[in-house]
Amino acid sequence: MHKAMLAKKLRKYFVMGSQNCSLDPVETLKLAVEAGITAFQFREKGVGSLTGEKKLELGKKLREICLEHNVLFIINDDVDLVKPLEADGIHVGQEDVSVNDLRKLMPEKIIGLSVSNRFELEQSPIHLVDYVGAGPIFSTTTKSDAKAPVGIEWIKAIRNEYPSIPLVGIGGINTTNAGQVMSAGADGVAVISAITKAENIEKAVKNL
Ligand code: 3NM
Repeated sequence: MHKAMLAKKLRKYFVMGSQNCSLDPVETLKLAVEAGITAFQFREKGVGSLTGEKKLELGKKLREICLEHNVLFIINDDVDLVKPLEADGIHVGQEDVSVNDLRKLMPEKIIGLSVSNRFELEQSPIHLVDYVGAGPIFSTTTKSDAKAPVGIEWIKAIRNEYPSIPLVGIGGINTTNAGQVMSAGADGVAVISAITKAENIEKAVKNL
């Protein structure tokens, strides 16, 4: 996918696994998709998350919803799920499988990489990734091992160095502060709790 097109598709990027949901995850994704999310990341990870066959089964249902609505479907970290779910791509963190290996394994897939600080940025093969996730921008309680918040300055810094790379902010982003992240130069916002914990998912997605 062309960079500009990908940047557009990452505008409202919903990240979620069953462990994040109080409603049924399938219902949650349906509501979010109908309200206008543009991308989805299946992130079945952490306390209470599904594994093995159950993870695959849920993934299939979520993938189907995205397919029906032309929403980008990205898998978090789990290389083995990319093929069976026919995912559009994979998102990895600094401690996950290396981008170099991934790019060899799946030359055509979208690869997203989390980058939290200058050291990580300098160590990463940014030329091999399709988009960068920067964060945590604000403090978050959703990810137990999240690093210290980096603020919108980090978006500005990456944008300054990589003027055209598709870039999303993540971590503590909600309907109130999403605008700041976009103004700093992000192409999109990646959120979990702003949607999964919303009283009204439709409203939350629209307000984002
Ligand atoms: N990654 P919420 S922060 C999954 O900094 C994730 O890389 C982060 O959840 C990073 O939108 C985060 O509820 C959690 O704050 C985002």
